[in-house]
Amino acid sequence: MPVVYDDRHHGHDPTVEVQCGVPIAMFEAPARADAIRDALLEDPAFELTSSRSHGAAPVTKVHDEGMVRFLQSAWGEWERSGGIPGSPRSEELIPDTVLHPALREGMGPAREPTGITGRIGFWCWETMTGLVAGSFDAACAAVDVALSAADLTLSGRPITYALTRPPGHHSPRAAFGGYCLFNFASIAAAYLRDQSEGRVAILDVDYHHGNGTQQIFYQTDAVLYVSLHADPARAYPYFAGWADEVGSGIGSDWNRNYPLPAACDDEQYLATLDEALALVAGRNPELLVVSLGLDTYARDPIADFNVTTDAFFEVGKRVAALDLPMLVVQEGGYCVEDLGNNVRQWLLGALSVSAAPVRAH
Ligand code: Q9C
Ligand code: ZN
Repeated sequence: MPVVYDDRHHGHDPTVEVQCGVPIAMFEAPARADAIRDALLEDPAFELTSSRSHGAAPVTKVHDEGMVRFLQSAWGEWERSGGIPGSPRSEELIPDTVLHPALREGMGPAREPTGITGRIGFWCWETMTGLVAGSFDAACAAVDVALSAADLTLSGRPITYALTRPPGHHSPRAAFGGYCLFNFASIAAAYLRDQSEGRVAILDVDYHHGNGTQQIFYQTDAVLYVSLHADPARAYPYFAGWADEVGSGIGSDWNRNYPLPAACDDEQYLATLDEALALVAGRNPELLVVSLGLDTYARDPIADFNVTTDAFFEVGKRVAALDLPMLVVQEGGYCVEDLGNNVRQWLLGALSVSAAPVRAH
């Protein structure tokens, strides 16, 4: 199986995330992708492949151009600005003000401020996604990882793995956050959709709901979004992921959420997965994009499910049994010690089933 990877993810390396005012060492760190790369490299079932550039157009098909401009210019502007008067310069940029929808209720949309401290609160929706000097280049490199992997899917490879970092599924069209900058799974799904005939389905198995991906495709029937995740009533990202969010307009019925309780074990997880897979199969997509998060793992430090490594093999196997050409895009998973093996088991499970090549069209 091809594993598309680019070392430039190392450039995105913020030190802390702020949780309810508490600065905590970043869970989303370069060691995650390094651990996955190392675990796959030592297994002959996987071959490391480099990416090629696809330019900015596939990104701006999904994300607001202003957001892309912001991420490109943010660090330079922060360096040129005076920083916070009287305070030492921080090593990463995190907003102190975020555009809350109630702030401008009844007054029309907000305008983008001109200064860097206002701009970051206009584009970022939370406090756990610090920007550093190399963040934008890392995000662009990961876009090319996802799109180069998508090219392999289009050329007929049954299963391709994009080792993207940081993750992407929490970034909607016009904002970023949740450790995410660009939404790679969405960018790849839109790209695949443009280059193939039929529908694309996205199956999101990260512990957290992919609020960004849901938002991007909420009003279209061209891309089906299906997610299994921790119930937003108790878990991040809190404001999306409810079972009654089913899409709107022509997208009505093309979004499906399966919120799950704390301590969800293998049995409950796999039973819910079967429901989700039956739904996907019933919609006859041509291609499948998987947002693969391993933070459902029992030992994950930021999550509360009890899913085991053995179950990851089984999940990969059942997903591949859909018999659709499949692009797997890396999302979360923070138990770095076991992350490489968990990804490997998931992908080996998928490989244990023979998948279909891309249908001729
Ligand atoms: N107190 C992904 O797994 N931390 N993002 C939530 C709430 C942020 C996770 C802490 C979790 C973001 C892709
Ligand atoms: Zn997650």
